[in-house]
Amino acid sequence: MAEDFEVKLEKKAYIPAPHYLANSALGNYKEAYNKFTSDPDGFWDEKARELKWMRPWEKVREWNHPYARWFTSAKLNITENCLDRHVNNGRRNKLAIIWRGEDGREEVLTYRQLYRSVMRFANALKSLGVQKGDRICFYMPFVPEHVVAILACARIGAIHSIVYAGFGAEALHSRIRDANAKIVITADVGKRRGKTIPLKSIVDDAVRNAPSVEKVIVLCREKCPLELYSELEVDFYGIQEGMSDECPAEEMDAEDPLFILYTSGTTGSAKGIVHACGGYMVGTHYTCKYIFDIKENDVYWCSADPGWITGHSYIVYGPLSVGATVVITETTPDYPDYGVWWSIIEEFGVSIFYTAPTAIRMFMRVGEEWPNKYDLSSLRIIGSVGEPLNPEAFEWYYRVIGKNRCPILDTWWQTETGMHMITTPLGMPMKPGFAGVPIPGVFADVVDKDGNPVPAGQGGLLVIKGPWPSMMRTVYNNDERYRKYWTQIKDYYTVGDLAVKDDDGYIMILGRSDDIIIVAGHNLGTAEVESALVEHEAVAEAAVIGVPDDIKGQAVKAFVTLVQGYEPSQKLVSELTYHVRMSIGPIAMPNAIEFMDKLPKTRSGKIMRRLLKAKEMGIDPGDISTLEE
Ligand code: 6R9
Repeated sequence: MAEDFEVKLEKKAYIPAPHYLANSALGNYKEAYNKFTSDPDGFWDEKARELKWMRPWEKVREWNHPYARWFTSAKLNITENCLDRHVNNGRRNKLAIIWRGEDGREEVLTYRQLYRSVMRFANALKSLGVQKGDRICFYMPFVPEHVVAILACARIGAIHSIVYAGFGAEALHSRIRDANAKIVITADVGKRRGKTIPLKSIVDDAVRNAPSVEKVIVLCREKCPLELYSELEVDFYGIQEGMSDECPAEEMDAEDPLFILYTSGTTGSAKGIVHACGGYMVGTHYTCKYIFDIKENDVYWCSADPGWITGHSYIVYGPLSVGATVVITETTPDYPDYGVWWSIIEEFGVSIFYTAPTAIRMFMRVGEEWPNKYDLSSLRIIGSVGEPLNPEAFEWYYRVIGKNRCPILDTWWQTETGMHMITTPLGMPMKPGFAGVPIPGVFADVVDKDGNPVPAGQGGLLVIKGPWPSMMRTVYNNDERYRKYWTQIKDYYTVGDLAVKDDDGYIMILGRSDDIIIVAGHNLGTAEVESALVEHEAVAEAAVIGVPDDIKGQAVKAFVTLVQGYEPSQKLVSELTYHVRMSIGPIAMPNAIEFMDKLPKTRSGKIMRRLLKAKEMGIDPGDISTLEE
C-alpha cells in the first residue's frame, strides 16, 4: 500500500447529555480501558464472574497463536444464563419476547414461558435422536419459535447453523452439506412484503442429495395441520406432544462449539465461522450490559434477522443473557408503508433501537415525514451496524430519530468477532463518520502492511492485536482459512477493512480492503468517496469501484441512486463530480457516474461492490449466494 494515504477528517463532534455517562454501566471509558490494559485477564475474569457457570475456569485464557482457549476447563450452558438465571431471580414474569408479525399479529413470551417452551422443544429434539455436537440447520421465518429452537439446540449442546430464509435452495444445500446437518428446521411459509414465501418447498430441493439429513421439522403457519409427505418430515408441535417441559441443561465445555454461521467469502465458498460456548457468552453479555447499557426497564429492538451474526449476538444470546425485553418482528421497513418500524417503536415503547445504515439511508430517501408521524420519545439509545454510517446518515439518524438527544452507538464488528469491537461508548463525544474507539477488552489499531502503526490521518489496515473471548475458533472444515486471518500481518488478526485514526484515537472505517481503489498511487477507501457523494442532496446511496485506467492505474467509477424527486441528468453528473472534487480532492473524482434504481446488496444490507466490479469488467463475481434478488 502506498505510504501517502491521506484521509480528510471531519472535525465535528456531538456531546451527549451528562446523564448518559453518569448512569452508564461502563463508566468513564479511559478508566475502564486502562483497567483492562493493566490486567487483561483480570478484566475478563471479572466480567465472566457476572455469569452462571457449572464449573469455574482454571485459566482465563491460553493463547497459542493463532489458537485461543478461553476459560479453560470451565463448564456452562448459555441457556442457564439466558433463562434459568432470570426465572430464578425475579424475572419469571418479565416479558422476554414481544413479537409482531407482518399482518399485525402479536405474540408475547415471558421468561418463564420461553424457558418452558425451550425445554419442551429440547426434549422433542432429543426424542428424534439429537445429541450433543450434532449440527442442526435452520431455515426459519422470524417467529417466536425461531428463538425457541435456537435456545433448545444450545440447551442440549446441538450446534445450530442458521441460514437466512431468503437464500435460495442451492445456498441452503451447500450449507447443509458442509455442516453435515442431521436435522433441518423450517416452516411451511415465510411472509415478506405481503407475499407468502414457500420455505418448505425450498427445503425440499435443498435436502435432495444431502444424506446427512435425518429429519426435517416443519412449523405450520398456514393450512394446518400440515400434510407431511415423506418419512423425513415431522411437525414442529407434533413432536412436542406429550413431552416434558423440563430439560436439564447439557454441561458444555467452555471451548465446545455453540454454533456455526456461514459468512460469504469474497471468492470461493461461504465460510462456516465457529463460535465457542464460554467466550461467546461472556463477550455478548459484556457488550449488552456495558456497551448497549441495557437496563432492567429497557425495551430493546434490533431490526436484524437471526440469520446474521447481529441476530445471534444482539437479538438472542446477548439481550436474553442480561434479561432484557426483546422486540422481534418479521416486518420489513417499507411494508405496508414506511411508517411500520416507527409505529413499532411508538407502540412498544422501544428504548434501545439497533439497525443498519442501509435502512437509515432508505428512510432518508423517502423523507422524514414518516418517522415524524410517530412518537419516538421512548428512545434512549440508537445503534448502527453493518456498514460505515456516513456523516450524512449519522446526522439524519441523530436529528430525526434520536431528536438530537439519543447517543448513537455505531458499532463496528464482524461475524468472526462475535461481539462489538469498536464504538463510541456512552458519554463520549460522537464524531460523525467515526465508529469510535476499541472497547475495553479489545486491542485494535490501524497499521501498514508490515504491521507498523500509521500516524493519525493516514489510512491503513485495521487489525486486532491479540485474542478476545468471543473470537471465532475456526472455520468449519477449513482451519487453513482460519489461520489466514492471523498470519497476514505480523501475528495480528487481520480484519480486512481499511481505516484511519484521528488525533484522539477515534477510528473511521473506510471500507473493505478488497475494495480499495488506487488512483495514481493514492489509496482511496470506498466509504470516503461514497460518503462524499451521499452528502449531495440528490444522492440516496452510492457505491464506488476502481476500474482500470491507462494513465492513473485505476479510476473511480460511481453508481448512485437518487432521492425521490431527482432525475438523472448530465448536469447532475457534473455537479456530483465537482462535489467529490471539493470534498476529497481531484484524485477521488469519478471518471464515470451511473444512475441506478437500486444497488446490488447482500440480504443483510451491505453493498456488493465486487458484483458491480465483476459486471463492469466482465469477470466472474465469485460467491453470490448472499445477494438479494
Ligand atoms: C456485524 C457484521 C462485517 C463487516 C466488517 C465491515 C462492515 C460492520 C460496521 C462496518 C463500518 C460499522 N461493518 N459494522 N463497517 N462501520 N459499524 O456486520 O458482521 O456481516 O460479518 O460484516 O461489515 O466491513 O468487516 P459481518
